[in-house]
Amino acid sequence: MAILDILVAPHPVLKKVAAPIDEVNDEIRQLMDDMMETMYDAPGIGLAAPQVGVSKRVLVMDIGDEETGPQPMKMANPEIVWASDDISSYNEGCLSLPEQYANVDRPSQVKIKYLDESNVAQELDADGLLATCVQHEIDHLDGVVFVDHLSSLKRNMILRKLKKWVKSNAA
Ligand code: K1U
Ligand code: ZN
Repeated sequence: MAILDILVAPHPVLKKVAAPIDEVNDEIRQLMDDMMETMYDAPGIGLAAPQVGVSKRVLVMDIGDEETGPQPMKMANPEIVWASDDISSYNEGCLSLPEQYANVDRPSQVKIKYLDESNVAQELDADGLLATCVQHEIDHLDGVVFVDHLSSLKRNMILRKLKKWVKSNAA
């Protein structure tokens, strides 16, 4: 396994719509494993392939905690097939926008269809943090980052702060 570099916004790959996977084969399984290791190392609770420079519809998540233990999830070609009218707000972060946070409103519950690591079609009913996280990761596959859900005033404020962060953290 390998720890991959995580792209920081703005980056053209983070703005692209990622390509669907034909089949979850050994190459995609390797990518999923490397992404999982990269996510745990960051640390984070989710990671989408475009964040590591790969414009493919692949994501990984683990919202497990000390009480539940690890809950790793690997998805290819995830699709939201149903979303609730009910909306929840969560103070989101993003590994591609380090140290930036904002409240984002999203449907509280979603149903997702996807291919698992064995190329088998699965469905997931998600609520709470899992629903927030999977929607955040699917956004990355569509070239959207959480600040795109905010007013232009809030978005520009965060992007200015991020620019300063990048400058002061340059190698
Ligand atoms: O996609 C990403 O950039 C990962 C992102 C996922 C996410 C966080 C919050 C709401 C929605 C989606 C992160 O993992 S940011 C880091 C983070 O939330 C975290 C890090 C360590 C422990 C617990 C959470
Ligand atoms: Zn993100």
